[in-house]
Amino acid sequence: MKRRKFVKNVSMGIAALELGLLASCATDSLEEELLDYTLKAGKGKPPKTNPRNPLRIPNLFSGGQLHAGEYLADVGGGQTSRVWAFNDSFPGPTIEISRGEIFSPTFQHSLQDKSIVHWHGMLVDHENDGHPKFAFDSGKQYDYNFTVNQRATLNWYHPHPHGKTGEQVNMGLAGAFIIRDQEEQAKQLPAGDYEIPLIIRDVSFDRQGNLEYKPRSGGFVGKTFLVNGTTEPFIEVDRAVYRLRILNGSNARIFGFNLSNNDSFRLIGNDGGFLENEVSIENIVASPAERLDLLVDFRNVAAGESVMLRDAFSGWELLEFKVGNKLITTDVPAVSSTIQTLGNPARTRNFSFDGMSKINGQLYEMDRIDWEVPFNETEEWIFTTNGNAPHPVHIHGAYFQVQSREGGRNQLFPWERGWKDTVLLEDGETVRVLIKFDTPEVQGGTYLMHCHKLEHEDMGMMANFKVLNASV
Ligand SMILES: [Cu+2]
Repeated sequence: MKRRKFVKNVSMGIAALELGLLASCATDSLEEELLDYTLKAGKGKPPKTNPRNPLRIPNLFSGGQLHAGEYLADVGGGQTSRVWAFNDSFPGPTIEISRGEIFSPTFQHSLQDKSIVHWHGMLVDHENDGHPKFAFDSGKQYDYNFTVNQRATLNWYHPHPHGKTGEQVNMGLAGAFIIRDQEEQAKQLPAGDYEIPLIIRDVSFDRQGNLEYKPRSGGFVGKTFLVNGTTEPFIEVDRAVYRLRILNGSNARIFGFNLSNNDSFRLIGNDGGFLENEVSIENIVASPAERLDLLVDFRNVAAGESVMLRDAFSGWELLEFKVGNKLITTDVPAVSSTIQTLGNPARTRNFSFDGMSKINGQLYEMDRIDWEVPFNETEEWIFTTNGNAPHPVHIHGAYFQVQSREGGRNQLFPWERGWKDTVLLEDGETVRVLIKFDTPEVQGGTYLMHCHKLEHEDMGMMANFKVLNASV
């Protein structure tokens, strides 16, 4: 560790000291990165002592109506908060669907502003993608209908009306969208109670305990956090292997996940499903909208002990796993998959994420198409920024493969392998990805590229592009 940074750390209290401990077993560059974020984010508040609150697991969506409106949510510890919720569920009900099935909900809302739902990570035709031009007023409805035809993964859903996405997501409108397939089934991964969806986000409450959205141009900064809509949560677990399906559901906050017992995660997948090979890793960084598929092993934890899922940047202890007596020795064999590698791009496009509101010098305009992409051709897209990062860059309509990061952190991380739909761009960085729009349904559609720091997106850091029809 560099002396200069260590000296800074000493004044930062317990969270930073813990981080120093953590950093001793991390790689040099990741250590530097974690420290940088900690210095930026400031000291986290000290962890609360018992009692913590039971973690909420949202019910499954049963199909039919999906309604967004105001709701009084029990966020734990006897606190009731006014939030906005899908179907009176905070977070929204979990959509679970198998590859090949049709998904056809009707969306309605009773919000003051227009709304429309985007299924983040779903490869669907343009009318089902929740483009902001389809946003509509309360009292009307929008019928979705598409067939799920992509790999098993954790996606999510949230509103996407231009200028209001940050508020609507922050007030609670988000939920998990889990795709199952035969490849996943064959792996016999931990399931049922042993598979835990975790939507982790920061949040602020007003004096009455209601959710409070105060946007800042640099991105919303919540004073505390929620996991599945629960403050200071715990969950009772067996001495067994668990599968954690994590979504960073924050508007702007970046998390640096680790475990309090210094155990490694088995990172088996991310935005677009399983990695080619799993990776054993102690520290993982996730920016808004990024997903992680992790295995954690509590078999060697003593009964009665607790393990904390922590955020190294804020010092928050996000979730307490209370480990019980029951031992389930079943092992989970190494997880691997097949990733078809993209190569030989037909052309290169450059995108500069400028300030807090522009891409290539332009604010978003609903009806302007900024570029056209031929169907089924691999392209190289290069992202740079001239300040005001971090910018988590998100693309609709296709997944991409991250090729390189130059400048800034100057490396790719294990959680950026495989298929991604969101990649973190920091100041001074040039990130190169390969992308191919090859899902038949996306032909002829208008899709979005935008910063997933929702305040940047709402201010205009977003662009339309059109996928052309296959040439006949
Ligand atoms: Cu941004």
